[in-house]
Amino acid sequence: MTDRRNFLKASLAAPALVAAGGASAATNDSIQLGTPCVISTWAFGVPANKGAWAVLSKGGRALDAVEAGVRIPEADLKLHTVGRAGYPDRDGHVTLDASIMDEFGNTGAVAAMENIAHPISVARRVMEKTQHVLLAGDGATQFAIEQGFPREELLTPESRAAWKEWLKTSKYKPGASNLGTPGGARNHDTIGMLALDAHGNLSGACTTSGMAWKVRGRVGDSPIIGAGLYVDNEVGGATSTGVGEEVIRNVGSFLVVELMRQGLSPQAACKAAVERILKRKPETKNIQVGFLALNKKGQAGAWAIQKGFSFALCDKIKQDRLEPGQAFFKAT
Ligand code: SD4
Repeated sequence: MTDRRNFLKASLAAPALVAAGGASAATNDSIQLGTPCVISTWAFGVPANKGAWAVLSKGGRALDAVEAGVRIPEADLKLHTVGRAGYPDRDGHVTLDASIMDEFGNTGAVAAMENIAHPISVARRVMEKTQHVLLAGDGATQFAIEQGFPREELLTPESRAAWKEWLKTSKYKPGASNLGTPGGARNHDTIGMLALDAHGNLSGACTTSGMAWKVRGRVGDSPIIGAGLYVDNEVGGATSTGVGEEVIRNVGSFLVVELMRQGLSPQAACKAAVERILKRKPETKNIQVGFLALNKKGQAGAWAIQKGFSFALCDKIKQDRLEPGQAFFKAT
């Protein structure tokens, strides 16, 4: 135990530590946005936010906004980490995870779903048309088809070629720098989105093809409510990106929301959740996990294990803002 503690102390003091101002600083500088607003993970969040903004700017509901927003990266054939064209599992199957949560605490999700290009919209149907919260595997695909979603081949020639290249080594190693795949392709990056509408209501969505080259049947944090996404309309919402196993172990997004309930700013809450992951398992300093949060006042914040995480913000003043996420380490 002592060793573990010492290791953590050493890890957090390592030269790679890049948190601006050190461990206690920079915890209250969440970004104030106007209402309505929408935020999302990574640079592909910029076009996604614009899709959400088309709904929010007309007085639409946050739930409709987040669904419309994340459908944009889900449809993007150049993106290999979300929706159609996502990198497959180790056996060549594209399996998608998604979840959605509204201002009433209703939620729906799909996990390891194949052959349907817009998992977020299926997740919404699970929420609205069934008495369940999560459908998985073949059952999720069957439900989607019953609901009128087209069955599609999601593995594109480009993703297939990347998988064939990966098969030459078959090494599964989610790197700290996110550049763990042959040819430098990113092997993970989820879109998580949180919106606050003109009525002051919050909703969130999270969608991904999960970790590239994963074991068949693997489910990440994105469809697990409380892990990859959580929204409490009294407090705020949170979502995550990165190696989902570590987010699930710590029920990350729920933790961020509960910390905001206790009075922490969105950024401080995200930082504390990342610290929790590092404290419980110091080796996580070698992987990436990032949290993003938005509170009821329209304040946004983020924190990640590794530098390199970014998040997109959008409100009436500016619709294409991209901010670097603060982090504890610089990937080497
Ligand atoms: C997962 N959290 O399936 C997702 C992958 C991801 O950035 O976000 N990557 O574990």
